[in-house]
Amino acid sequence: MNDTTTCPYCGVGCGVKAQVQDQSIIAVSGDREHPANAGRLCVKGSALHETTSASNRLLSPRVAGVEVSWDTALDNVAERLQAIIDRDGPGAVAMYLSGQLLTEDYYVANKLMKGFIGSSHVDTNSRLCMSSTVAGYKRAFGGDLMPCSYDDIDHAELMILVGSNAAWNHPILYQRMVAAKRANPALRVVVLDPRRTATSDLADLQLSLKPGSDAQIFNLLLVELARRGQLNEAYISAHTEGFEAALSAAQESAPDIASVALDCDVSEQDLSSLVDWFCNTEKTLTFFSQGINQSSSGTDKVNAIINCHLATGRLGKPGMGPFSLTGQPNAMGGREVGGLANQLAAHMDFSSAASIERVERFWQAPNMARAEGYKAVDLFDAIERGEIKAVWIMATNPVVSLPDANRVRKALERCELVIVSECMSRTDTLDLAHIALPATTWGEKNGTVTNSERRISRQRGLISAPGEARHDWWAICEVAKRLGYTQAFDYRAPVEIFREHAALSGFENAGSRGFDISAMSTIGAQEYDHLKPIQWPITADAPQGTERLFSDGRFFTPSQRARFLTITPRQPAQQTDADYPLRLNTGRIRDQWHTMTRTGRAARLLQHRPEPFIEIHPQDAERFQLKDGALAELFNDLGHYRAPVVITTHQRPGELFIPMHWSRQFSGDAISGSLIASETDPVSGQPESKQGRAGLRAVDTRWRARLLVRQALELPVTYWTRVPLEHCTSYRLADTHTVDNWDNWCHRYLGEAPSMRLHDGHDGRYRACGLRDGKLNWLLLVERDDALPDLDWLDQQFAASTLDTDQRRQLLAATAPGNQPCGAVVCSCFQVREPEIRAAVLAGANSAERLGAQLKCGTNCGSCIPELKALISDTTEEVEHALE
Ligand SMILES: Nc1nc2c(c(=O)[nH]1)N[C@H]1C(S)=C(S)[C@@H](COP(=O)(O)OP(=O)(O)OC[C@H]3O[C@@H](n4cnc5c(=O)[nH]c(N)nc54)[C@H](O)[C@@H]3O)O[C@H]1N2
Ligand SMILES: Nc1nc2c(c(=O)[nH]1)N[C@H]1C(S)=C(S)[C@@H](COP(=O)(O)OP(=O)(O)OC[C@H]3O[C@@H](n4cnc5c(=O)[nH]c(N)nc54)[C@H](O)[C@@H]3O)O[C@H]1N2
Ligand code: SF4
Ligand SMILES: [Mo]
Repeated sequence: MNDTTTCPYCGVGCGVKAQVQDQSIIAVSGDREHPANAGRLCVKGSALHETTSASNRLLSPRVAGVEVSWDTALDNVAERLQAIIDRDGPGAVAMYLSGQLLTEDYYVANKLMKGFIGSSHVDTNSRLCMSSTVAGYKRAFGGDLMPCSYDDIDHAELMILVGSNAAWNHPILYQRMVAAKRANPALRVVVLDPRRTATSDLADLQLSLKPGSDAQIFNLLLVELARRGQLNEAYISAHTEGFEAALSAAQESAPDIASVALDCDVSEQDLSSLVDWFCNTEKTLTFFSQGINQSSSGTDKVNAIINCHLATGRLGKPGMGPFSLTGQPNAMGGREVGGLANQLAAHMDFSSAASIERVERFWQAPNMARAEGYKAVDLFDAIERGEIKAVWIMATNPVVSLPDANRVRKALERCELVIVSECMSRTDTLDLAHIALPATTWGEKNGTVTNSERRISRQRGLISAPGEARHDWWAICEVAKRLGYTQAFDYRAPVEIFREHAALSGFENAGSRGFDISAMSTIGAQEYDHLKPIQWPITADAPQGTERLFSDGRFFTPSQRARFLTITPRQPAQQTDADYPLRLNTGRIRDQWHTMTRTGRAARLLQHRPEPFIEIHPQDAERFQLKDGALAELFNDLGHYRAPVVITTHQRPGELFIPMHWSRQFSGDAISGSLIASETDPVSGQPESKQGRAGLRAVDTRWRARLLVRQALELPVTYWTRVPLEHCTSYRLADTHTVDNWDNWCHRYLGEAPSMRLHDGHDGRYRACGLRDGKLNWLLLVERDDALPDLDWLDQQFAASTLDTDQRRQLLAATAPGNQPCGAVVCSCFQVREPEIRAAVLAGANSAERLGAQLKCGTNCGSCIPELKALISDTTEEVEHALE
């Protein structure tokens, strides 16, 4: 069997080799043959096999919470959808999809909705992710076409990363950047991000700019190129249009370095360096991601970047171009099939009657949608209004990931029919489903995904589905058949869908659309099974794929010229004020994936950052009288968020950073989206998730505790967060009410009085445990100072079949071998913790290489190397301080 597949996490799209035994994946490694990663995997990829067990999976269909057969569930879906369509028209039905679906799933969903049900209200979480880029590329190039290749990294002489923390979010690509810099010391790297991040480690220059001010910087680059005579006049006149207008708009908002430095709150000197480097370096790659896209003026920012590349003719050649880093494994595939509400299919949209008619003919569609549907935020508004009566949500968790999350929850609570296709047994969104459909997931699914560099790779089904889980494409086709569209949805395997998708891409194309994989429209089942990763376009002229687009200077606009856009920078729509004075930035952490439904199951991945947090500058900590680790609450007119504070100079004063990952499954009140207003970019509809606003206050807690229990439970406390371990679940708890009698508390909330206790709670400490048949059942450690024993060791005590007297005493006295304050795990691969690393640094290991030689940290996936370096400089600084 072919045991190679593709990682289901980020858009780098690494090839994975899986080792399968007895229908389970027992180990994974990087596929050396895959061009995206050449054998490497980051920490999330390396932990894939730890997240694939059948536990916590949704194993059978449910209607109104009752397990039913697939037949019953599908009949139910089809009958209720049909009833709503008959009563309220097709526009009352919507689908909300995901860049984590395979292209084949996506294709049939889009076809069913837009061609057969006749509703264009199909949108996807890519709206929250890539839609500003899609819109920006379309405006400039006449198509959603990312011109570059990963190989360009090896040729570049300047790399600018804008609003991207690639070290954590595109780790394998980042390592390629690290390697390129090592190979070519002249290669310069600039990071534009209000925060210092792990990615800043590689930067020759970091511009910690004012949030939302990027467009001005790129406008300035355009102005300075012109002023210094560094424009590529020949390229501009031969291949573009609209330059003059773009330049004069740029001059208005970015007249000179001094004024832009002031507006963006960066030093003139740093800004001048960027300008000098940009003006003088032909081989420039500009990478951009969510710091650009997730903005109420994201599309303009994308075009401000592209303008600079057009003005210099820096695209279509090795080592240069405006490079969008896509987020999800198949964000690109979703864009190909037309999964967004303003797209139609195969890079055609609703703006031309000819396209609509063409797709209609190709699909032989009986109920073709003829106008754009609602984009994500508007779609959920329409659900709230009651205009949309039924929504089928697939492979996304909108109750957590959409802005104004509390409102999204209310909208779904009042929706007549919520269908959720999901692979896990509990998610915040699944909890609201009327009909739940169990989906297969990575390792089981079979099909294709497209990564950031337009490379199509296979995800292969290596193990069989647990329980009644079925493929998403199958469920969609079964519903389609029940709605009467048997012939159009009678696929037996993903390859048949893929062929049709490929055929549509070439249908009446004749060079008019950049997305063309028509050379694959007759691909055989075997060939598809063995498909090697390949970059589109894949046509009769380029059957081996295409590395770079626009090498010929020809674009897909009516004039075949690329368009400059006039950019007038705008402030974020969410404005801070006296009530909500802090700028709220949200984003990702290294070891978690989105709403943690999968990565939250691997204990190893929760040790790097086991809890939600609020990163805050020391000045603000002082202003709000917060100590490091203190519990605090963020609030605004939409909601609130509670988590411990992390004080860091990496943050700008007046600005906060919180992770996007925690949901109600993992913490009481830590959904970042509940604070983000649903302000969107007028062109792309992408929400402004990076520039929220909030007030902050300390939470006056009376006690904090660690509770380990066999079964997860619900506790009425001010703050809780959960870490699933191998043998138990660990909670961190804190509350604003004093507990008078802890024994009673245990009785009430843990169902029994303690079997043993050490401290009685009078001095603020209380340690007790419950035993059942000699086995540890729960353990409660209430501490004032929060120095808790090592979690691994505690977890092991739950595995023991009986605990002898000594062990019990150790447990409560916490004098066990593992009784050191936990310390964060820095290297997840080898479980190396901060205290060990600091100790080694003090003993002389003063480089990442030496630490690696001694402790192994950083020697597998390398994702922690920036943190190792930060610890080295931090520890050394502390020592120097102490010696002064
Ligand atoms: N570990 C991990 N990796 C992931 C994911 C994950 O969940 N976990 N998700 C994947 C997905 S879907 C995506 S979309 C990508 C996202 O990848 P990234 O875009 O790298 O991720 P974010 O952390 O959301 O945001 C990037 C940076 O934008 C910065 N930023 C905020 N505001 C501004 C601004 O105004 N200007 C500039 N220049 N920067 C700003 C933030 O401080 C942050 O460091 O990651 C992918 N990879
Ligand atoms: N505040 C804030 N909000 C954000 C962002 C941010 O930076 N800040 N980033 C935004 C971005 S870029 C993104 S991409 C989104 C991501 O947000 P979501 O898409 O909501 O996050 P996921 O946790 O990836 O949700 C995927 C769901 O699909 C399930 N699943 C996995 N595989 C399959 C499958 O094969 N079939 C089915 N049916 N289900 C499956 C998973 O268990 C999970 O529940 O969040 C957005 N929201
Ligand atoms: S870099 Fe992305 S695709 Fe590669 S292993 Fe890590 S998460 Fe998976
Ligand atoms: Mo994303």
